[in-house]
Amino acid sequence: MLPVLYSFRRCPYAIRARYTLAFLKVSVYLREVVLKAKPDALLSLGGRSTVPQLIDVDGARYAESSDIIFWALSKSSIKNRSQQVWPSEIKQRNNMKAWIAYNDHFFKYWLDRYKYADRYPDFSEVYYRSKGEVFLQRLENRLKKRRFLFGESETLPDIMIFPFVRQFVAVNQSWFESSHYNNVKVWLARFVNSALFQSVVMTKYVAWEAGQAEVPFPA
Ligand SMILES: N[C@@H](CCC(=O)N[C@@H](CS)C(=O)NCC(=O)O)C(=O)O
Repeated sequence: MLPVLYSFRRCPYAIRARYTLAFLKVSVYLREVVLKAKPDALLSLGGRSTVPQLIDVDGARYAESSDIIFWALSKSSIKNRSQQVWPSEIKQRNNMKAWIAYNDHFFKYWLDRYKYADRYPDFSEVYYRSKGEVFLQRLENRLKKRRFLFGESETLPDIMIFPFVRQFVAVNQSWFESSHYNNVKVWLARFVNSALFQSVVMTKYVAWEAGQAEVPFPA
C-alpha cells in the first residue's frame, strides 16, 4: 500500500511534485487525471480538486504541490539529496522561498496571460511576454554566476520554477531560442533533457479509473 498522487502530466504544479518524488525516490501510486472529467474519488474528497493532490496511507491529504514537496522531503530516505535540495540554513531557506513565491505569484500571473493572450485582449501577447521576461532576466542574471539558482546543484527553487519557465518557452519556442537568455536556456535544458525528466517524470499514463490496477511511481 502506497500514498496516492492525483496528477496531470502537463500541469507545471504536478510536474514539480513528480520531479521531487522521483528525485528523492519517494514512491506513490500515480493516478492520472483528466481535468475535464475528474474521477469521483478525487471530487468526493471535497474542497479544492486541483491536481496535484496526495493522500497518504493514513488518510492525510496534501492539496498543494508545495505541501507534497515538503511531505516528500520528510519521507525520503536519501538524506544527502533532501539536504541538497533544501539546505538547513534559515537565511538561505527564506531566500529560496522568496524565489518560489515570486514564481508562483508574479511569473505565473503573466505566464497565464502570455499563454492565453486571446482571453486577455486588453494587451498584446508581446506585452504579456515582456512582463514575464522580467523574471527571465532575473533568472538569467543569477544563472550567469552559477549552474543552478543556489549553487552548483539543483535545489527546490530550481525544481519548483523550471516547469513554469518550460511552459513560458513553449508559447513561442523560436522566440526563446533567438532570445539572449542563454544561461536560462542551458539551465532549462539540464532539466528537460535529463533522463529523470524524460523517462520518469513525463512518462505517459492512461487516465485512471476506479477499480484499475494502481500504477507505482516512480516506476
Ligand atoms: N496551488 C496549486 C495549484 C494547482 C493547479 O492549479 N492545478 C491545475 C492544473 S495545472 C488544476 O488542477 N486545474 C483544474 C482546476 O482548477 O479544477 C498547487 O500548487 O498545487
